Amino acid sequence: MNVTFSLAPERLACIGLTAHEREWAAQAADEALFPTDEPEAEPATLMRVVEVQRDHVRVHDGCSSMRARVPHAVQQALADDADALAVGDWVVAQGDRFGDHWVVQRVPPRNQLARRLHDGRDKVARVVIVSNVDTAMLVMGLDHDFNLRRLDRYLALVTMAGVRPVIVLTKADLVTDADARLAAVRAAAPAGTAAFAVAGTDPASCAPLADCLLPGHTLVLLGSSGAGKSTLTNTLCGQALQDTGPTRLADSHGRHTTTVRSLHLAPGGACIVDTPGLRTLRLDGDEAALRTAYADVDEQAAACRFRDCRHVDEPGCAVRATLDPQRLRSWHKLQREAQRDTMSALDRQRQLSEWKRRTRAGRARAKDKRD
Ligand SMILES: Nc1nc2c(ncn2[C@@H]2O[C@H](COP(=O)(O)OP(=O)(O)OP(=O)(O)O)[C@@H](O)[C@H]2O)c(=O)[nH]1
Ligand SMILES: [Mg+2]
Ligand SMILES: [Zn+2]
Repeated sequence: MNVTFSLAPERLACIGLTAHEREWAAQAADEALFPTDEPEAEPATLMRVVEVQRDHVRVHDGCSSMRARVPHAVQQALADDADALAVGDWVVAQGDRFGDHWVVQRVPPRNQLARRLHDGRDKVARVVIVSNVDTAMLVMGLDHDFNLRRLDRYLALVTMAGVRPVIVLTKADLVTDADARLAAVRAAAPAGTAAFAVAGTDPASCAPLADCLLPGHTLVLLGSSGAGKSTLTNTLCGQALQDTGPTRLADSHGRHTTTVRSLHLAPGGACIVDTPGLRTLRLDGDEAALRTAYADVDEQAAACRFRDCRHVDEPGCAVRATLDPQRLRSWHKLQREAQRDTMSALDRQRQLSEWKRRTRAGRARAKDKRD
């Protein structure tokens, strides 16, 4: 079998290659996972997805980026697992004799940030935002965008996936109480969460963020439209790579200037993923995953008077006594959502047929009455 597989770790390091992909590639090469039967075909190469478009992706090989197509079979295999190719994914890509590049395989990601999206009816789809990240910058404007409850949701999303959150409050140059609000954010976030207030337009003001930009690390920027993610991307990359757009005066809402997720290389060697602003954020995870994001609730719950304390109105509740009320409210809300979403596909199927049965029975009764 003709197996050619090239892996150039030193070249790929600049686009965020980690030990995870190296190990996978070594094993895959051993198992001869990438046979090419076309003698003229270029060797299969490990590349990183830097942009996802509707009908193609852009992949980067450590030197330059190129367009690549994703065969239907690969798309289908991912879709069967409620998964999709996302920016940050590592793939094996191969050029054909016509000069086109194809994604042959996706490396199982070491982590993923995903959310749930309603399709308008009763179905809930899982949308992958980004794969293989070390740090998520939760970007929130100090203008009308400022909302601690929303921030809690972002914190849960990121912590559940095992990604380190860093809170960045932007537009510090436009307000007079940046320090006070930074203190409020620090008080409401889990202990030890890094938080900064910056003017995203000013490189000097963003200098403290340099610690997050380690060479080979991947960073994703998340937040609502107009929060200043693209502005920050440009400042951190030292050049105007991304378009930015004005926000509405009345409510600071952005105009969804960024429409696709894309990965950029910062001068210090970090990879920065800019994302379009999210309108709503519904977590993708069950109660167990949520527990990892709210370890502080679990910790305190041990000291509640009742073992089955719901931390609502029970006497002797240690959680209510110690946790920030805002954070506890978020926990209750996310907990309810997770319970609803934990319903398995089978349960949903059962529920659906039960609904159908009841409708049929109702119709039959109505008919009986008429006859
Ligand atoms: N004064 C000031 N303006 C900022 C700051 N950060 C962003 N802006 C402005 O806010 C507006 C929105 O910024 P963008 O970077 O386009 O916001 P975004 O988060 O990328 O928005 P979407 O792409 O729509 O999701 C632009 O006019 C920026 O110039 C800041 O720290 N200070
Ligand atoms: Mg943007
Ligand atoms: Zn309690």
